[in-house]
Amino acid sequence: MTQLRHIAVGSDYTVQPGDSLWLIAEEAYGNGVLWRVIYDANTQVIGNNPDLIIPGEVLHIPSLSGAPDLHLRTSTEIQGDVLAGFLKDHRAYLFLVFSDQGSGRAWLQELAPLIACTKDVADFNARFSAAQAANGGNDPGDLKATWVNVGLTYDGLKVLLNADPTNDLNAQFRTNMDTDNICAFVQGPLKRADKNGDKFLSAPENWVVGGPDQPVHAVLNIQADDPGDLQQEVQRQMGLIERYNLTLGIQLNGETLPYPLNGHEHFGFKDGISQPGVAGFDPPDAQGGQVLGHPGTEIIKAGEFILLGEPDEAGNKFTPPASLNWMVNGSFMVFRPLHQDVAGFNAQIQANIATLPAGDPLGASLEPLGAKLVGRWKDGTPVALSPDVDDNLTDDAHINNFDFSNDESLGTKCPRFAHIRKVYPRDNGLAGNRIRRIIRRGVPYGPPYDPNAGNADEDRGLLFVSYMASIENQFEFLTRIWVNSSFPIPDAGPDPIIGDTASPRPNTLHRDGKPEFQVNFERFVHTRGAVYAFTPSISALKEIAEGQH
Ligand code: N7H
Repeated sequence: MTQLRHIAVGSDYTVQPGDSLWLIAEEAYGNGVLWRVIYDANTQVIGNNPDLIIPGEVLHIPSLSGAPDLHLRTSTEIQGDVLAGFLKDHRAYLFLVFSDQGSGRAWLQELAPLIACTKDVADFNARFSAAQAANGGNDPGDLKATWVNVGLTYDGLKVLLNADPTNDLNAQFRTNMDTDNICAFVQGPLKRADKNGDKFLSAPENWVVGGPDQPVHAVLNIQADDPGDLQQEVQRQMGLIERYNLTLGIQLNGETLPYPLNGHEHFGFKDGISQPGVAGFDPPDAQGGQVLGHPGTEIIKAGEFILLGEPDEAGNKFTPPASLNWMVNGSFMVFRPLHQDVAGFNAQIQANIATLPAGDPLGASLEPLGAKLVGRWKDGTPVALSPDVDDNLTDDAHINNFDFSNDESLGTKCPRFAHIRKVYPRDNGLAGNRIRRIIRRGVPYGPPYDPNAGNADEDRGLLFVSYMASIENQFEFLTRIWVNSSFPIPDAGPDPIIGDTASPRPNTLHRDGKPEFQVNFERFVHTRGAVYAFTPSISALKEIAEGQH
């Protein structure tokens, strides 16, 4: 590893060969994510491209006005992937069943030291970004890691824990979404399928994981930069699984799509752009409300994602009864393999634009209507900023730096039903805007759609993975109330990308200076499974393994 120099804060520094702003910030402030502070103070010298600093340039290293609180970056308790994403191109998710308490605990005992913590992943990601910046934006080939985290389901915890947690879990987490008086984690997604819109082709009888007769006790999330390293880790884990008599229900593999679709999902849209900033983890900008260097990325209280002794947006702290102490520093994980019918998506857009009058720019190709459905163009450009044509607004100043305040009532720029507008209305005047956020860690599965290769019918989609502090208030609320209903105005209709559009349901598309246009979409994303798990802290994993809970 590179030896860190000490760069004095408040002084001038002459750029050396091999330097990047990330590295300089790492050495000056002990944290590379603060590179933007140095860039902002030296734009006159550096120019428009922060990746390009030239040896001999003299940069001023400003003092930080009050060191930002980034204590969650150094957590050795919170499992990796929750706050510090593994973000690997090659992934395997293993769904496991314990044979009994003793062997389940023995397996966990051996597994716990292999689980990645937030600090290790955050440090690696910082080094990776620094090397990437020094490498002209390309991935550094020599920096690789393999990470593992683990989630336990309610059924799995019932096997491992000393006492049945059901009543305490229900008392702690049940909300008025739980009309059966059973919280989401206890009840599980199978019994909540109908309410979550998992009907027809998405019904549990078509699931590959979490369906009827598909028990799941634990989810192993294994990720690597290198496919060979992933294989090796999967083999090692299979050795442990066999030694402790666990059963592998199913292994689901995910892969970043190959160039030119890398970073995009199967319909072709850039993904992984917008995530909530997390207080105590992401460095704030000068005003404190958004992530430094990522305008538009709001910072949300950590208690919305982790059950810790820190407040959520309402100022509440997680204060569990002693029987649920193993939940401190943990997070709920929602896992859903979602099949994507790419041919159906394209064909339905085609059928809808075929009804437009000749010459209407919305019908020029599949792209404009596709962008209206998602709320972004395929390259990530927000439709709110670029409503009719793709202006390629993909730089940091634009890609996430928008809201819908100039487009409020009908959504003539970005439709009210657009996927990203449904799941995050970007309107702090709207109750709940900040408390429905989720941390998304999904990855595509299956080969890229290529009709020329005759692979249109192969299974492909998204392994949707997300972390949150409340399944009811976050994932289920988004799905049931915002996505599947006419939120926020009566004729908004369901989200056409992930909504429960079982039969054609008209959505009204409004445009400035053009007549309104009725679109009809049947579902082209189908649920292929669902698992609700809990990712405990690393010490809780050890304690559960030792029978302390
Ligand atoms: Fe969605 N898509 O390709 O259309 N999603 N999503 N999603 N999604 C997002 O901003 C997609 C799904 C969210 O902060 C983008 O990073 C597809 C579920 C949230 O502005 C694209 C599937 C849920 C955001 C897609 C799928 C969500 C988001 C833009 C299924 C939760 C951030 C990329 C196959 C219930 C919104 C980006 C924000 C963004 C697509 C599933 C939620 C392109 C194809 C199940 C919160």
